[in-house]
Order: sequence, then C-alpha cells, then structure tokens
Amino acid sequence: MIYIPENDTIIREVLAAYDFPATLMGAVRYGQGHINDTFCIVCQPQEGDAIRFILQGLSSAAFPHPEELMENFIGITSYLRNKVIANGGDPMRETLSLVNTKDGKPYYTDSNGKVWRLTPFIENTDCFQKATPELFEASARAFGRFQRMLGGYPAETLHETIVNFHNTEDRLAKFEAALKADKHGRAAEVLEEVQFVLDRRADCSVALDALRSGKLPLRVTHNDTKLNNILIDRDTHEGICVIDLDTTMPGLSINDFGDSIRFGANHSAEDEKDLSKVNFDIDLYEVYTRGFIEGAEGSLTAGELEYLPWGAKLMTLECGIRFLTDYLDGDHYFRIHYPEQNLDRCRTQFKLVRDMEEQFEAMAAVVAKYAK
Ligand code: ADP
Ligand code: GN1
Ligand code: MG
Repeated sequence: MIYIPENDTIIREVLAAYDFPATLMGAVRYGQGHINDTFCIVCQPQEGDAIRFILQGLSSAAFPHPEELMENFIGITSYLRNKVIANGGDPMRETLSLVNTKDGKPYYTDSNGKVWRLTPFIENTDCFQKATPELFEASARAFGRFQRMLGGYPAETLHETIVNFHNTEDRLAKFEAALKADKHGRAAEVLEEVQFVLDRRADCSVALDALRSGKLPLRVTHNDTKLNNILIDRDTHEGICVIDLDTTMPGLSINDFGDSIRFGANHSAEDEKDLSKVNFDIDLYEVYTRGFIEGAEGSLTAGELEYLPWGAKLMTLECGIRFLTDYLDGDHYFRIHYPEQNLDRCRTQFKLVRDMEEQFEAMAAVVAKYAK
C-alpha cells in the first residue's frame, strides 16, 4: 500500500478500523478545504475500476464537539436521503452517506481523540475553485434547493457546531480582542486593514438587527456555501451534491447567498496577492442571484430578498475579519501553506467589500429584477 508520509501512523490506525471492499492501494491528501484533514482512499478490486472513498479527520481547532457534529451529519443526510428518494433521485449521488466502522459505528475516534469519518467518493463529478457563469448558476440552484429541502427539518434538534459562527458582532469582538492581545506582534504591519474593519463596525450589526426585529427568519442553512463545497455532475453540469455539512445549523439564508458571492463572484484566488486582479463581478453576482431565487422556489420572504446584497457584503467583510483575526492570533484556525497567507486572504476580501460598496445600488437592482 502507498501512503503519503505525513500522518502515516494515524492513517494506518484509522484505516484498520474499516472493512474495505477491495485491496487498499493508498491514501493521498485531497481537495482544497481550509479546515478538515481530507484524504482520498483508493481500493482496487481484482477486476474493474478502483473504488474510492473520502476520509476526513475533523479539525479540533474548529469543532470542539465532533460527536455533536456527527449527530447533525447523520440527521441531515438521513433526512435528505428520504427527500431524494421521494423525488426519484439517486441518494448515493445526491447526498453524502457514511461508511460504518468494523464495529458498526458511524465514525472512528483515533488514539489522540480526533474524530474521522469515511464517505463514498461521489464519482463522475467535479469540484471547482473558480466559477464560470454556467456552473455558478448551477451551484446557486443547488444551494437554493438545499435550503428549501431542509425547510421542514426540525431545527431545534441541530447542535450549534460552532457557536456564533456567523454572528458578525461576535466576530468583530473576537477581532478586537486579538488586536489588543497582539500575541505575535503583527498588529503594527496591518494598520490599514485594522482601520478598514473599525470603519465598518456599525455594518456588523445590520443582519443581526434585522433578525432581532423579525425582518429576517431563522432557517436551517448550510453556512459555508463556497463553490468548492458542491459537486458538479460531469454529464449534466448540475450541482448534484452539497458537501461540507459541518456547519449546517440554524442561520440566515442571506448568509448562504452571501458566502457564495464572496467566493465565486470574482475571477481571482482567495489569496491573490495582486489586488488589481481582485474585482467583484456583478455579472456573476447576477447569474448567482437568478439561480438562488429559482432554486429557493418562492420560499424567500420579502425581507430576505431585500437583504441579499447585505448578505454578500457582510459575509465578505466577516470572512476578511476572520482571516485577519487568525493572522493576529498566529494562524491556528485556517490551514496555511505559507506565512502571510491569511493576511493575503484578508486583503482580497476587503478589496471585494470595497467593490461591493461602490456597486451596492446595482446589486439591489439585480435582486429586484428576479424577485417576484
Ligand atoms: P473542508 O471542511 O476542509 O473544506 P470538505 O468536506 O469541503 O472539507 O472536503 C474537502 C474537499 O474534498 C472538497 O472540496 C471536495 O473536493 C472533496 N470531497 C469531499 N467529500 C467528497 C465526496 N464524498 N466525494 C468527492 N469529493 C469529495
Ligand atoms: C472554511 O471548510 P472550508 O474550507 O469549506 C471556513 C468557512 C470560510 C472559508 C473561507 C468551518 O471553509 O467559514 O468562509 O474557509 N469553514 C469553517 O475560505 O470555518
Ligand atoms: Mg469545504
């Protein structure tokens, strides 16, 4: 069996907890997520194609109660499974599913206490880091549909896997605490970014005020609607399966809309150093808006439609604040591949926020065009 050297002992321990349907060939690090440890596991039967699985070790920095997270995962995927079957779809492709351990458990806890889960690899799909208009619209329909499909889910049974996840006021407070502590002496080099946040303190309350006043309803939402959290069918080019369900919990629909816009409505990487290449693309915003409203099939309220542009701006601002906070804290949360990556990520987000501020009226006009 071929292994990548990192984590070799632990990966062997985890794999030994499972029965595989064919000879294990290897485990390689997979995907571009910032949070979990994701590996692709390859098994080769004597005849025919390899059988692949995705093995994920849950980040303990992000998820303090992994067993609660797995309870959510099982509840949500079982619920979606029934919905997909009722719609005549294929539950093995249209939602994630778990492979049990040899002793019948839905996940494995390793000797260091880290929780691992194994899911069948959903084949004949692609996962994209950058959008074309067609696939961005397909992802919008799929995320809108995901939210609608979970409309009847008993929200009170879901654990809050990360408390205050999209509480932008709390994100601001955590940023201010990290700035004050300045544990790594980095504050002096980010004065411009710090000022950018301080100038937008009032904005951090806009969506929460709307929730508190009843203008926005609490729903079951995904909360991490990046383009690379959706698998696109290679034949139909439709968003076939929404993945990365770790933060699916009660939240705001405008945040699901907004997080997709943050990541996808531009043509640059999240950590692009050359900010002249980082531009908010209102045409991509428009196709996503159209797809999301279509996928939601009339389930969005007038208040939600009104606040969609705010969702885009706030998710982008909040994400920039989170990257900056992690940079000040010493990069414990988001996986980095070079020292200043979180700062680069923060800067792209703030550039996009500026662009959105300049085009805010146009963004509202786009929503009005598709809202009925
Ligand atoms: P993270 O929380 O770290 O982002 P994800 O659950 O999003 O972890 O998984 C990381 C990547 O692994 C995804 O972007 C996707 O490319 C791939 N992936 C995850 N689950 C599957 C699956 N069941 N089938 C195919 N690819 C998958
Ligand atoms: C993380 O897990 P991943 O890479 O899909 C993060 C999101 C951020 C995103 C920024 C659980 O998403 O909230 O928006 O990075 N997920 C968690 O790219 O914190
Ligand atoms: Mg992901």
